[in-house]
Amino acid sequence: MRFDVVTLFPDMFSVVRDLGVTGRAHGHGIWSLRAWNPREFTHDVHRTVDDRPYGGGPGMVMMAAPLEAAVGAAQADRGLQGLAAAPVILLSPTGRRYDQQAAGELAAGDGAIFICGRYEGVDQRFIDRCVTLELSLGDFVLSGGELAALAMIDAAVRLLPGVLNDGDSALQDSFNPALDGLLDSPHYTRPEVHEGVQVPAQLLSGHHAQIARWRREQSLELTARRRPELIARARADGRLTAADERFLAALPSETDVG
Ligand code: 9WO
Repeated sequence: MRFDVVTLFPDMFSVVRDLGVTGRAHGHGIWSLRAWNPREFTHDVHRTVDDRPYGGGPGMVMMAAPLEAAVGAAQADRGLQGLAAAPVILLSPTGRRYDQQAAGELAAGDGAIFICGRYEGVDQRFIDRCVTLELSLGDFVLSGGELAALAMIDAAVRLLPGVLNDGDSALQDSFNPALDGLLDSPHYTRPEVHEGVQVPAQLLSGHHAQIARWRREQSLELTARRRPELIARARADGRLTAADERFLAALPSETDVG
C-alpha cells in the first residue's frame, strides 16, 4: 500500500508515518508514504502556489499548475514502482462522507494520492482535470485538508493485514460490536475501584457468556439512545438476534422519567 500526499506541509505526515500502530507498520514496510510539495513544482523566484480569486472576495486560491505538476510527479513515481495510476482524492467538506466502509475500500486498493488544499480553496480547473473523487470527514471546515487526509490514512492502514497485533485484531472480528454496526461497549481496566467507583460486576464474574451478553446489551442500549438509525439498519440487515430484540423491547424509552 502506498499513499502520496500533495501538501504545503509535508512535516504533518510524520504523525502517521512515525507514531503508533501506523508508524510500526510503516517501519515493517506494510505501507509507504511520499509527500509532494507543490512549492517544489513552481518556476518563479517566489515559488508562488496561490493567487487572488477571480471575481474578487477574501483570501487566496491555490493555483492549478503546481498542483497538477505534483500529481503528475506522484503518478510517474508510482509507475516506476510498478503501480497503476492511483485515484486522486481531494479532501473537502463538499465531498462524499468517509466512513468505515470507505476506509475498507481504500485499504483494499493499492493506495491513493491525497490533495490537501489550503487558503480559501483550489482552482476548479485542477479539480475538474485531475481529481477522481472528493471525500469529507463531516460538516466542518478545517484550515487545510491535511488533518482529514491523516485521519483517512490512519483508518485505512489499521485495516491492512499485519498492522494490528493479535490482541488488537480481535477488534476486527465480526462478533465484536465495535465493528458490527453498533457502538462499542464501555471499557475498564485496573484498579477495580477508582475514586470509589467499581468496575461493573459482570466484567469480574469470569463467565465468558455472561460478559459477552453484558457487553452486547451495553452496545445495544448505547446505540439505541445515541444512534437509533444504526439499530434500524442492524435490524434490516438481520444482525439482531431474538435476545437482542427482547432486550431492546424492555428498554425504557428516553422520554420516560425516572
Ligand atoms: C472549503 C469549503 C467550505 C465550504 C464549502 C466548500 C468548501 N470546500 C473547501 C475546500 O475544499 N477547502 C480547501 C481544503 C482549502 C481550505 C481548507 N480545506 C479544507 C478541507 N477545509 N476543510 C476541509 C475538510 C476536509 C474533509 N473533511 C472536512 C473538512
